[in-house]
Amino acid sequence: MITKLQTLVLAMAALLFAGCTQKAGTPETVMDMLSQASESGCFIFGHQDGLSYGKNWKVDDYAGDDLTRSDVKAVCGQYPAMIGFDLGGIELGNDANLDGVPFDFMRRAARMHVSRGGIVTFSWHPRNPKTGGDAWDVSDPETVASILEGGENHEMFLQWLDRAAEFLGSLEVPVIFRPWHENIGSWFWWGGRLCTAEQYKALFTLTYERLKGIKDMIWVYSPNADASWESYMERYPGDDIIDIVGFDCYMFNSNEAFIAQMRTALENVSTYAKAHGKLYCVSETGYTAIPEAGWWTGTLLKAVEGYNPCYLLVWRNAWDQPAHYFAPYEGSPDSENFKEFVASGRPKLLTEK
Ligand code: BMA
Repeated sequence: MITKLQTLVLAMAALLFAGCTQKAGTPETVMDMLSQASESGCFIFGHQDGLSYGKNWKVDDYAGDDLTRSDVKAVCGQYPAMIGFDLGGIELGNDANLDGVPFDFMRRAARMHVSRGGIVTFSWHPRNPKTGGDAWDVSDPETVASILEGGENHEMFLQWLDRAAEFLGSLEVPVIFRPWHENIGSWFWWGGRLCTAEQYKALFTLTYERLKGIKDMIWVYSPNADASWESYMERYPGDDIIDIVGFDCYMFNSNEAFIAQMRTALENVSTYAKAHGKLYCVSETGYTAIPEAGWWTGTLLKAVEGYNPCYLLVWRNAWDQPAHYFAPYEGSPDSENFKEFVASGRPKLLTEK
Protein backbone atom coordinates (compact mmCIF):
# COMPACT_ATOMS: atom_id res chain seq x y z
CA MET A 1 0.00 0.00 0.00
CA ILE A 2 1.23 3.49 -0.83
CA THR A 3 0.79 5.87 2.11
CA LYS A 4 0.53 9.65 1.85
CA LEU A 5 3.88 10.04 3.64
CA GLN A 6 5.52 7.60 1.24
CA THR A 7 4.04 9.54 -1.63
CA LEU A 8 5.59 12.74 -0.31
CA VAL A 9 8.99 11.23 0.48
CA LEU A 10 9.17 9.38 -2.81
CA ALA A 11 8.02 12.42 -4.76
CA MET A 12 10.79 14.47 -3.12
CA ALA A 13 13.33 11.74 -3.82
CA ALA A 14 12.15 11.56 -7.42
CA LEU A 15 12.63 15.33 -7.75
CA LEU A 16 16.09 15.17 -6.19
CA PHE A 17 17.22 12.36 -8.41
CA ALA A 18 15.37 13.42 -11.51
CA GLY A 19 18.56 14.53 -13.17
CA CYS A 20 20.50 11.32 -12.67
CA THR A 21 18.11 8.44 -12.92
CA GLN A 22 16.56 6.65 -15.85
CA LYS A 23 13.67 5.39 -13.78
CA ALA A 24 10.45 6.04 -15.65
CA GLY A 25 7.60 6.86 -13.30
CA THR A 26 7.02 6.02 -9.68
CA PRO A 27 4.08 4.40 -7.88
CA GLU A 28 2.84 7.80 -6.86
CA THR A 29 2.95 9.18 -10.39
CA VAL A 30 0.92 6.13 -11.39
CA MET A 31 -1.54 6.76 -8.56
CA ASP A 32 -1.75 10.38 -9.73
CA MET A 33 -2.46 9.31 -13.30
CA LEU A 34 -5.15 6.95 -12.09
CA SER A 35 -6.78 9.54 -9.79
CA GLN A 36 -6.65 12.21 -12.46
CA ALA A 37 -8.25 9.91 -15.02
CA SER A 38 -11.02 9.07 -12.59
CA GLU A 39 -11.54 12.68 -11.48
CA SER A 40 -11.82 13.84 -15.08
CA GLY A 41 -14.42 11.21 -15.92
CA CYS A 42 -12.05 8.96 -17.89
CA PHE A 43 -10.74 5.50 -17.19
CA ILE A 44 -7.31 4.25 -18.18
CA PHE A 45 -7.98 1.65 -20.86
CA GLY A 46 -6.01 -1.58 -20.53
CA HIS A 47 -5.42 -4.65 -22.67
CA GLN A 48 -3.91 -7.86 -21.33
CA ASP A 49 -0.76 -8.95 -23.20
CA GLY A 50 -1.45 -6.27 -25.82
CA LEU A 51 2.20 -5.86 -26.87
CA SER A 52 3.09 -9.56 -26.84
CA TYR A 53 0.57 -10.88 -29.36
CA GLY A 54 -2.87 -10.31 -30.80
CA LYS A 55 -5.43 -11.99 -32.95
CA ASN A 56 -3.51 -13.90 -35.63
CA TRP A 57 -0.02 -12.61 -34.72
CA LYS A 58 2.61 -12.80 -32.06
CA VAL A 59 6.02 -11.36 -31.47
CA ASP A 60 8.50 -13.83 -32.95
CA ASP A 61 11.81 -12.19 -32.23
CA TYR A 62 11.44 -11.62 -28.50
CA ALA A 63 14.90 -10.07 -28.16
CA GLY A 64 14.71 -7.76 -31.17
CA ASP A 65 11.07 -6.80 -31.62
CA ASP A 66 10.48 -3.05 -31.56
CA LEU A 67 7.24 -3.42 -29.60
CA THR A 68 5.17 -1.22 -31.85
CA ARG A 69 2.44 -3.72 -32.63
CA SER A 70 -0.90 -3.78 -30.82
CA ASP A 71 -4.38 -4.84 -31.98
CA VAL A 72 -5.92 -1.81 -30.27
CA LYS A 73 -3.44 0.53 -31.96
CA ALA A 74 -4.12 -1.10 -35.34
CA VAL A 75 -7.78 -0.14 -34.89
CA CYS A 76 -7.67 3.33 -33.36
CA GLY A 77 -4.09 4.53 -33.79
CA GLN A 78 -3.27 4.60 -30.09
CA TYR A 79 -1.79 2.09 -27.67
CA PRO A 80 -3.86 1.03 -24.68
CA ALA A 81 -2.71 3.22 -21.77
CA MET A 82 -2.35 0.12 -19.61
CA ILE A 83 -0.81 -3.21 -20.56
CA GLY A 84 -1.43 -6.31 -18.47
CA PHE A 85 1.02 -9.20 -18.06
CA ASP A 86 0.75 -12.52 -16.25
CA LEU A 87 3.38 -14.01 -13.97
CA GLY A 88 2.16 -17.61 -14.13
CA GLY A 89 5.24 -19.85 -14.30
CA ILE A 90 7.66 -17.43 -12.60
CA GLU A 91 7.16 -19.44 -9.39
CA LEU A 92 8.85 -22.46 -10.99
CA GLY A 93 11.73 -20.40 -12.34
CA ASN A 94 10.46 -20.86 -15.93
CA ASP A 95 11.75 -18.66 -18.75
CA ALA A 96 8.28 -18.04 -20.15
CA ASN A 97 4.82 -17.74 -18.62
CA LEU A 98 1.89 -20.10 -18.99
CA ASP A 99 0.94 -18.48 -22.31
CA GLY A 100 4.47 -18.73 -23.69
CA VAL A 101 5.51 -15.10 -23.16
CA PRO A 102 9.17 -14.98 -22.02
CA PHE A 103 9.80 -13.05 -18.82
CA ASP A 104 12.78 -11.24 -20.32
CA PHE A 105 10.52 -9.97 -23.07
CA MET A 106 7.91 -8.91 -20.52
CA ARG A 107 10.52 -6.87 -18.70
CA ARG A 108 11.50 -5.09 -21.90
CA ALA A 109 7.87 -4.55 -22.90
CA ALA A 110 6.92 -3.21 -19.47
CA ARG A 111 9.82 -0.75 -19.50
CA MET A 112 9.02 0.33 -23.05
CA HIS A 113 5.37 0.86 -22.22
CA VAL A 114 6.17 2.91 -19.13
CA SER A 115 8.70 4.98 -21.08
CA ARG A 116 5.89 5.79 -23.54
CA GLY A 117 3.87 7.13 -20.62
CA GLY A 118 1.82 4.01 -19.97
CA ILE A 119 1.05 1.90 -16.91
CA VAL A 120 1.60 -1.82 -16.37
CA THR A 121 -0.32 -4.33 -14.30
CA PHE A 122 0.52 -7.92 -13.37
CA SER A 123 -1.81 -10.78 -12.56
CA TRP A 124 -0.64 -14.23 -11.53
CA HIS A 125 -1.93 -17.69 -12.40
CA PRO A 126 0.58 -19.81 -10.46
CA ARG A 127 0.64 -23.59 -10.51
CA ASN A 128 -1.04 -25.51 -7.71
CA PRO A 129 1.69 -25.82 -5.05
CA LYS A 130 0.23 -28.99 -3.58
CA THR A 131 -0.79 -31.09 -6.56
CA GLY A 132 1.59 -29.73 -9.20
CA GLY A 133 -1.45 -29.01 -11.41
CA ASP A 134 -2.28 -25.64 -12.89
CA ALA A 135 -4.01 -22.65 -11.27
CA TRP A 136 -7.39 -24.18 -12.13
CA ASP A 137 -6.64 -27.43 -10.29
CA VAL A 138 -9.16 -27.29 -7.45
CA SER A 139 -8.92 -30.98 -6.59
CA ASP A 140 -7.26 -30.49 -3.21
CA PRO A 141 -9.00 -28.23 -0.66
CA GLU A 142 -5.90 -28.31 1.54
CA THR A 143 -3.76 -26.43 -0.97
CA VAL A 144 -3.93 -23.01 0.69
CA ALA A 145 -3.52 -24.53 4.16
CA SER A 146 -0.39 -26.30 2.93
CA ILE A 147 1.41 -23.08 2.00
CA LEU A 148 0.53 -20.97 5.04
CA GLU A 149 2.82 -20.91 8.05
CA GLY A 150 3.03 -24.39 9.52
CA GLY A 151 1.95 -26.07 6.28
CA GLU A 152 4.10 -28.65 4.54
CA ASN A 153 4.60 -26.47 1.44
CA HIS A 154 5.29 -23.22 3.28
CA GLU A 155 9.03 -23.06 2.59
CA MET A 156 8.54 -23.92 -1.06
CA PHE A 157 5.87 -21.26 -1.34
CA LEU A 158 8.17 -18.63 0.16
CA GLN A 159 10.57 -19.45 -2.63
CA TRP A 160 7.76 -19.00 -5.14
CA LEU A 161 7.03 -15.58 -3.70
CA ASP A 162 10.72 -14.69 -3.78
CA ARG A 163 10.92 -15.60 -7.46
CA ALA A 164 7.93 -13.35 -8.19
CA ALA A 165 9.48 -10.60 -6.09
CA GLU A 166 12.83 -10.88 -7.81
CA PHE A 167 11.24 -10.56 -11.22
CA LEU A 168 8.92 -7.69 -10.27
CA GLY A 169 11.82 -5.91 -8.59
CA SER A 170 13.94 -6.31 -11.72
CA LEU A 171 11.42 -4.39 -13.83
CA GLU A 172 12.37 -1.07 -12.25
CA VAL A 173 9.00 0.37 -13.16
CA PRO A 174 5.95 0.85 -10.96
CA VAL A 175 3.65 -2.13 -10.97
CA ILE A 176 -0.04 -2.52 -10.26
CA PHE A 177 -0.09 -5.99 -8.73
CA ARG A 178 -3.28 -8.05 -8.57
CA PRO A 179 -2.64 -11.47 -7.04
CA TRP A 180 -5.24 -14.03 -5.91
CA HIS A 181 -7.98 -12.68 -8.14
CA GLU A 182 -11.51 -14.04 -8.72
CA ASN A 183 -11.25 -15.52 -5.27
CA ILE A 184 -14.92 -15.84 -4.39
CA GLY A 185 -15.67 -18.26 -7.19
CA SER A 186 -14.10 -21.71 -6.90
CA TRP A 187 -12.21 -22.16 -10.17
CA PHE A 188 -8.74 -21.35 -8.80
CA TRP A 189 -7.00 -23.21 -5.97
CA TRP A 190 -7.31 -20.05 -3.80
CA GLY A 191 -11.07 -19.83 -4.46
CA GLY A 192 -14.04 -19.47 -2.15
CA ARG A 193 -14.69 -23.13 -1.41
CA LEU A 194 -10.98 -23.97 -1.27
CA CYS A 195 -10.05 -21.94 1.82
CA THR A 196 -11.64 -20.04 4.67
CA ALA A 197 -11.77 -16.25 4.66
CA GLU A 198 -9.05 -16.23 7.32
CA GLN A 199 -6.81 -18.47 5.22
CA TYR A 200 -7.38 -16.32 2.13
CA LYS A 201 -6.48 -13.16 4.03
CA ALA A 202 -3.42 -14.89 5.50
CA LEU A 203 -2.33 -15.83 1.96
CA PHE A 204 -2.72 -12.26 0.74
CA THR A 205 -0.96 -10.83 3.78
CA LEU A 206 1.91 -13.30 3.44
CA THR A 207 2.29 -12.26 -0.20
CA TYR A 208 2.23 -8.60 0.73
CA GLU A 209 4.72 -8.97 3.56
CA ARG A 210 7.12 -10.95 1.40
CA LEU A 211 6.94 -8.57 -1.56
CA LYS A 212 6.47 -5.17 -0.04
CA GLY A 213 10.14 -4.52 0.63
CA ILE A 214 11.20 -5.57 -2.85
CA LYS A 215 9.24 -3.14 -4.96
CA ASP A 216 6.97 -0.16 -4.61
CA MET A 217 3.76 -1.65 -5.80
CA ILE A 218 0.16 -0.67 -6.02
CA TRP A 219 -2.05 -3.48 -4.73
CA VAL A 220 -5.42 -4.41 -6.16
CA TYR A 221 -8.11 -6.66 -4.73
CA SER A 222 -10.19 -8.14 -7.55
CA PRO A 223 -12.81 -10.76 -6.76
CA ASN A 224 -15.25 -11.95 -9.39
CA ALA A 225 -18.18 -9.55 -9.74
CA ASP A 226 -20.90 -12.17 -9.33
CA ALA A 227 -20.12 -12.36 -5.61
CA SER A 228 -22.19 -10.68 -2.91
CA TRP A 229 -20.72 -7.59 -1.27
CA GLU A 230 -20.68 -9.49 2.00
CA SER A 231 -18.43 -12.19 0.57
CA TYR A 232 -16.31 -9.52 -1.15
CA MET A 233 -15.61 -7.84 2.17
CA GLU A 234 -15.31 -11.08 4.12
CA ARG A 235 -12.08 -11.83 2.24
CA TYR A 236 -10.84 -8.24 1.85
CA PRO A 237 -7.16 -8.16 2.89
CA GLY A 238 -7.49 -4.74 4.55
CA ASP A 239 -7.07 -1.02 3.90
CA ASP A 240 -3.45 -1.16 5.05
CA ILE A 241 -2.62 -3.45 2.10
CA ILE A 242 -5.02 -2.57 -0.70
CA ASP A 243 -4.80 0.61 -2.78
CA ILE A 244 -7.48 -0.12 -5.38
CA VAL A 245 -10.69 -2.07 -4.93
CA GLY A 246 -11.73 -3.78 -8.14
CA PHE A 247 -13.53 -6.73 -9.62
CA ASP A 248 -13.53 -8.94 -12.72
CA CYS A 249 -16.81 -8.82 -14.64
CA TYR A 250 -17.43 -10.57 -17.96
CA MET A 251 -20.46 -10.67 -20.19
CA PHE A 252 -21.73 -14.23 -20.45
CA ASN A 253 -25.45 -13.93 -20.94
CA SER A 254 -27.68 -10.98 -21.79
CA ASN A 255 -26.57 -7.38 -22.11
CA GLU A 256 -29.03 -6.47 -19.36
CA ALA A 257 -27.57 -9.04 -16.97
CA PHE A 258 -24.03 -7.82 -17.67
CA ILE A 259 -24.95 -4.15 -17.27
CA ALA A 260 -26.79 -4.89 -14.03
CA GLN A 261 -23.91 -6.93 -12.61
CA MET A 262 -21.33 -4.32 -13.57
CA ARG A 263 -23.37 -1.47 -12.08
CA THR A 264 -24.02 -3.30 -8.81
CA ALA A 265 -20.31 -4.02 -8.46
CA LEU A 266 -19.38 -0.44 -9.39
CA GLU A 267 -21.86 0.93 -6.88
CA ASN A 268 -20.35 -1.24 -4.14
CA VAL A 269 -16.69 -0.53 -4.82
CA SER A 270 -17.21 3.18 -5.53
CA THR A 271 -19.06 3.63 -2.25
CA TYR A 272 -16.34 1.76 -0.40
CA ALA A 273 -13.54 3.62 -2.19
CA LYS A 274 -15.06 6.99 -1.39
CA ALA A 275 -15.49 6.21 2.29
CA HIS A 276 -11.99 4.71 2.65
CA GLY A 277 -9.88 6.99 0.45
CA LYS A 278 -9.24 4.31 -2.19
CA LEU A 279 -9.52 4.16 -5.95
CA TYR A 280 -11.70 1.59 -7.73
CA CYS A 281 -11.32 -0.23 -11.03
CA VAL A 282 -12.69 -2.83 -13.40
CA SER A 283 -9.69 -5.13 -13.23
CA GLU A 284 -10.90 -7.45 -16.03
CA THR A 285 -13.83 -7.29 -18.37
CA GLY A 286 -14.90 -8.29 -21.85
CA TYR A 287 -17.22 -10.26 -24.05
CA THR A 288 -15.55 -13.31 -25.60
CA ALA A 289 -15.05 -12.80 -29.36
CA ILE A 290 -17.25 -9.65 -29.20
CA PRO A 291 -20.21 -11.08 -31.12
CA GLU A 292 -22.03 -7.71 -31.19
CA ALA A 293 -20.54 -5.03 -33.43
CA GLY A 294 -21.97 -2.23 -31.27
CA TRP A 295 -20.95 -3.68 -27.90
CA TRP A 296 -18.41 -1.02 -26.89
CA THR A 297 -20.77 1.95 -26.85
CA GLY A 298 -24.05 0.05 -26.71
CA THR A 299 -23.22 -2.10 -23.71
CA LEU A 300 -19.86 -1.41 -22.07
CA LEU A 301 -20.19 2.39 -21.98
CA LYS A 302 -23.71 2.04 -20.62
CA ALA A 303 -22.50 -0.35 -17.97
CA VAL A 304 -20.00 2.18 -16.59
CA GLU A 305 -22.06 5.33 -17.16
CA GLY A 306 -22.09 7.57 -14.10
CA TYR A 307 -19.12 5.79 -12.50
CA ASN A 308 -15.45 6.72 -12.55
CA PRO A 309 -13.31 3.61 -12.26
CA CYS A 310 -9.66 4.63 -12.54
CA TYR A 311 -8.98 1.85 -15.02
CA LEU A 312 -10.73 -0.82 -17.02
CA LEU A 313 -8.82 -3.68 -18.61
CA VAL A 314 -10.04 -6.07 -21.29
CA TRP A 315 -8.57 -9.55 -21.43
CA ARG A 316 -6.17 -10.94 -24.00
CA ASN A 317 -6.46 -11.57 -27.74
CA ALA A 318 -4.99 -15.07 -27.83
CA TRP A 319 -3.03 -15.49 -31.06
CA ASP A 320 -3.47 -19.27 -31.01
CA GLN A 321 -7.13 -19.60 -30.02
CA PRO A 322 -9.36 -18.11 -32.73
CA ALA A 323 -12.36 -17.52 -30.45
CA HIS A 324 -10.48 -16.28 -27.36
CA TYR A 325 -10.22 -12.52 -27.77
CA PHE A 326 -11.63 -9.47 -26.01
CA ALA A 327 -10.30 -6.41 -27.87
CA PRO A 328 -10.90 -5.36 -31.48
CA TYR A 329 -8.28 -6.10 -34.12
CA GLU A 330 -7.69 -4.68 -37.57
CA GLY A 331 -10.84 -5.19 -39.61
CA SER A 332 -12.87 -6.81 -36.82
CA PRO A 333 -16.64 -6.19 -37.08
CA ASP A 334 -16.62 -4.08 -33.90
CA SER A 335 -13.71 -1.84 -35.00
CA GLU A 336 -15.81 1.16 -36.04
CA ASN A 337 -17.76 1.00 -32.82
CA PHE A 338 -14.53 0.76 -30.84
CA LYS A 339 -13.42 4.00 -32.47
CA GLU A 340 -16.66 5.62 -31.33
CA PHE A 341 -15.99 4.26 -27.86
CA VAL A 342 -12.56 5.94 -27.93
CA ALA A 343 -14.05 9.15 -29.39
CA SER A 344 -16.49 9.33 -26.46
CA GLY A 345 -13.50 10.52 -24.45
CA ARG A 346 -14.16 8.09 -21.63
CA PRO A 347 -11.42 5.50 -22.20
CA LYS A 348 -7.94 6.93 -21.92
CA LEU A 349 -5.40 5.60 -24.39
CA LEU A 350 -1.78 6.62 -24.92
CA THR A 351 -1.30 9.79 -26.84
CA GLU A 352 2.06 8.59 -28.21
CA LYS A 353 1.46 6.88 -31.55
C1 BMA B 1 -7.19 -17.07 -18.74
C2 BMA B 1 -7.21 -17.57 -20.17
C3 BMA B 1 -6.12 -18.59 -20.30
C4 BMA B 1 -4.77 -17.97 -19.88
C5 BMA B 1 -4.86 -17.29 -18.52
C6 BMA B 1 -3.60 -16.51 -18.17
O1 BMA B 1 -8.24 -16.23 -18.47
O2 BMA B 1 -7.00 -16.49 -21.06
O3 BMA B 1 -6.04 -19.04 -21.63
O4 BMA B 1 -3.77 -18.94 -19.86
O5 BMA B 1 -5.95 -16.42 -18.50
O6 BMA B 1 -3.32 -15.53 -19.11
